[in-house]
Order: sequence, then structure tokens, then C-alpha cells
Amino acid sequence: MLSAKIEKIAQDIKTMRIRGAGRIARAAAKALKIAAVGSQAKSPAEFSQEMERASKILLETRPTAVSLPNALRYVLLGLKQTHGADLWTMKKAVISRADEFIKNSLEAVKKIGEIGANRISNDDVILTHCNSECALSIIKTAFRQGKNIEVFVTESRPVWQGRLSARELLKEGIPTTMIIDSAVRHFIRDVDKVIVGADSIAANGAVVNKIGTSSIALAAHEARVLFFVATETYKFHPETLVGRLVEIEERDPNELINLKRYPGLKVRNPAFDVTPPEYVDLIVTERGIIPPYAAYAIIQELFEWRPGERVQHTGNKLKPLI
Ligand code: RUB
Repeated sequence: MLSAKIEKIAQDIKTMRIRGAGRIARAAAKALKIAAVGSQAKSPAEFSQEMERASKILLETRPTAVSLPNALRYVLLGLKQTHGADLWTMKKAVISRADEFIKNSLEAVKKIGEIGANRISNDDVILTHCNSECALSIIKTAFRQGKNIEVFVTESRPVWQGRLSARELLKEGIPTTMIIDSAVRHFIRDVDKVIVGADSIAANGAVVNKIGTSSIALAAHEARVLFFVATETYKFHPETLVGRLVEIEERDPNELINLKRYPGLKVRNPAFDVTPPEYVDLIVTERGIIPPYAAYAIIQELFEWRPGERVQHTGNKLKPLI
């Protein structure tokens, strides 16, 4: 029964009913809380095993957004710190760490909006891609401050997340224009700033985000249009410090085309791509604005990592991420 609830959340993440790196992270933290609240474990060891099992189910959903493992890490670190405690204390630790993660995550989105809005000027035309809470937080905050802005949203095929962004922006009353993904270079000279979110930030400052982001960054770079990335610090990827690459999710070809009608057709459907740090002007985090090259220092500090050390998923050297 309990694992059915966790499986359901995992399935919702896999099928993108719950999507976007921040929302996925909060759903994962909430899933561990549900697992803790409903646990029938009879011993601390049994409880720890249940939490590990639930984490494993959640980890196997989508591979690219590091927000998900980092959320689990955050919650499980609370559990680890209760070492030797009774079952009740362990449960309480998971529940309060999950609540804390969710609260901090929502506050971070708000703070990113406030910090990023300082970089938006009156009459700016902003282009955004996909549907990022953090990017939209900046745009909405700037608009609520009374700045006169306009937004271009890309369709973000094949899953059309641009429609979500368009709906959100129109609800705010922000003038919004939708364009097809391949029209970005055509319109880039009408744009003052590009703002996108992130699924993972690597130690060298490379940004992993929705497929198409790197082409937009290239067009912005060519046209000398500012390119901003909005992200909470729990999307910085600790394993990239020790050489691991961020896995790019390849999704079902049927998101693009009904394969039954095209027998023999090969389809590639990567959901994300990598934008090199050279094309990123700045990264807006809840801790302030940083250049992409500061990613190394941020990851080192957040994870208390020293060169040569191993990075573990639930390593006890992990400090709170936000
Ligand atoms: C979503 C996506 C978003 C980031 C950041 O991809 O690429 O730009 O996740 O979003 P998908 P947020 O729709 O495939 O999950 O700022 O909301 O965390």
C-alpha cells in the first residue's frame, strides 16, 4: 500500500505529470515524508531500509535533474544524523527534513525572483524556453514591480512546455508572444535578455537544461544578447567534481511521431542539452548572482568537498544545500 503511493509519485515524475527540476525535487522529498509517516517498520534498521528502497524507486525516474538526488540526499542526511536513535526520532527526522527542504525550495524560487528582477529593466523584451519556475519567478517579479516587459516563449517541442509558460504569463497580464523553437535566431535581435532555468549545473559552469537551450544560447551569444540562468543551488551537481558527466535523458520516440506509421524510421529524442559556460552571462541563485565559473567553488562549499575525496549520495559530510 505504502510502496504503491511511492510508485505512483515515481510514475507521475516519469510520465511528466510532475515535471520541472524544482517540482520533481519537492515531490521526491514529499514522497520520503509519506513513506516515513506511513511506515510500519518495527526496528530502526527496517525503517532505514524502507527509506533506501523508496529513494531507489524515486532515483530511477528521470536521470538528468540533479535536484532529485540532491533532495533525497538532504532528507536522508537528516536520517543519518539520528544514528543510534529510536524509531520515532528517525521518523521525525525524515518528516522535518522533508518539510524543511520543501519550504526552503519554495523560498529559493521567490528569492531568485527578487534578485533576478534587479537585472530586468523597463521595456525589456525577454525570451524564455520551456517552463521554469525560477525563470518565470524573475519575469513575474519584475512585472509586479511595475516594469513594462514583454516575453517571447518558445513552444518547447516535443512536449510543449511553452504552453504552460504562456498560460502562466498571460494570467499575470504579461504581453506574451509564442514562437516555434527554430524561430529563435530569427527573433533574437528583438530580445534584450534570455532567461532559462536549469536541471543541473556542472562544476565547470556548464548548464544542462531543456533541449534547445544551447542553440538559444549560441544565437544570443552571436547577437550579443544577455543569457541568464535561474536556478536554486540544489541543482549544482556534486558528482561532476569527480569527473562524472550529467546523463542526458532520451525519451520515447512516440513523443515526436507515431512510429507505427513510419516503419524503420529512427528517432532520437534527447530531453536536455548542455550549454557551455562561455555562453552564460550569469547564474541567478537564491544566494545571489554568480558567474558560471563560480560553480566549482559553490559545489565545493555546499558539499564540503576536498579535492581527492569521494562524493557519496548520502555522504555524511553534506551540509544543507539551501
Ligand atoms: C524542464 C526544464 C526546466 C528546468 C528548470 O524540463 O528543462 O527548464 O527543469 O525548471 P521537463 P524549474 O519539462 O522535461 O521536466 O526552474 O521549474 O526547476
